[in-house]
Amino acid sequence: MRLEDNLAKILIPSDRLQARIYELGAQISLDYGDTRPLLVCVLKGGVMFLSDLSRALSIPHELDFMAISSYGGTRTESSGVVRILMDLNTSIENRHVLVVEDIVDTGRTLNYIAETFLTRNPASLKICALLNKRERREVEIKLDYIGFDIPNEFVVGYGLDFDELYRNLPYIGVLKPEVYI
Ligand code: PRP
Ligand code: 7HP
Repeated sequence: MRLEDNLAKILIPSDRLQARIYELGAQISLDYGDTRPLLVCVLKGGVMFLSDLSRALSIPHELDFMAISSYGGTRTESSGVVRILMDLNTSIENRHVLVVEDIVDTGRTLNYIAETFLTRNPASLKICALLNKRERREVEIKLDYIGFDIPNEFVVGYGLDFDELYRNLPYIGVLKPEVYI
């Protein structure tokens, strides 16, 4: 089975992804300087982006990971009911925290993470999202760094899955609707 056969098109090829991540890395390095930020990866989808973004930073920084689950919903739409499955290892009190996400859709996942983190008194809290599906937003959330604004289509690859597959594709592709309808 070739996963590529289930794609309607490639939305963002690998070279565009990498070029944009390099730009984001340069901007984030300028903005944070010597403050030793903590980059928080939201598993599992954020893992490819986090690892490339980290390598694009020229400043000292730390990494940590958290896992979230959303209940209910469908195979292509999250329910918005969010729970922490695995919390950070690091205390974020007085730390400069940058949350790194693969995609913002309804905004519910990031809204939950931001509200939870703010109760822990970080020195600052910012969000970096590779993909922004603005049309689907239900909860307004401020994104500090955005890789790409994308249309309302179900995308896979570069960390993003359908039914836990496609995460390893090095580009962002649009899944054929007949695969999930
Ligand atoms: C995806 C994605 C975001 C969230 C965005 O995670 O990685 O965390 O959905 O959706 P929202 O803005 O509507 O809340 P998913 O629940 O698919 O988990 P995964 O990262 O493990 O694939
Ligand atoms: C979550 C998600 N996962 C994969 N592809 C998409 O388009 C998505 N939106 N929200």
